[in-house]
Amino acid sequence: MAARRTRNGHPVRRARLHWGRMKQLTVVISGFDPYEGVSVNPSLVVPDALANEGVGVDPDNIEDPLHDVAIDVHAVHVPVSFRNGWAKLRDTLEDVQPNIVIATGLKRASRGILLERCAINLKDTTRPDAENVIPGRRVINEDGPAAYWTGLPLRAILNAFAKDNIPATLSSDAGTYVCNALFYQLQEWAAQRGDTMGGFVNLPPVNEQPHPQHGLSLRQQVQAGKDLVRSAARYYLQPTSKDILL
Ligand code: PCA
Repeated sequence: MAARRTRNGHPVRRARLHWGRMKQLTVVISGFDPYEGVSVNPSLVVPDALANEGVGVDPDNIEDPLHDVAIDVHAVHVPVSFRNGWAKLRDTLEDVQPNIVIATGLKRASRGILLERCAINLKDTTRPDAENVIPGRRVINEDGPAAYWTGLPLRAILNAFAKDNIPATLSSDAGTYVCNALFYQLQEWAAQRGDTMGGFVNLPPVNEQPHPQHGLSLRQQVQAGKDLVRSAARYYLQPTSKDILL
């Protein structure tokens, strides 16, 4: 590996040779178990790919605030269950103590990535969950606020997606089923801690053929996952209002 040189010609060692001095960020990215008979659920595959491959930070790009940051990604799969989905994610969060949590779900009717703006304090469904529970129409927490905003820098994420040609839209809510309930409880947990950033993103179905209406290839979805984590990590380290867009 060739050493880079500064303007005055001195070689600079790669950031990864300075592990002791590197900043560390820990990220949890969650996905749901197979859902509605979908065989390749991107919300399982994308978190696993990120945990295995990392998120692609270039240690030589000193313009990037992440160049000297080691990002440790943990993937967790949770059941499509009002009770056990959040319980499993919460146990992982208590264990790993992450800085950033990105929960993902699958929206079958979507063309691109849906960046969820807020989690609402409502379950409203007649569809049973994986444990055959039908919650009816109820608040998630009687003492909680009506909604929580996402903690993710949606504007920065949209800009990163645009550079990589990844179709995405902002979405006002993640529905009133398990995805939204998990998102709400995550934001409640993050609000209580104060130093953890949380958010939720719905992924479209996997469609390897270019399609004008439905789905994105797995490669694009994994790229989107990396953009998401990198944008969230930069914002976590250097919060600026230009990165937020709700
Ligand atoms: N989507 C469902 C739950 C699991 C998933 O991936 C939802 O929209 O609530």
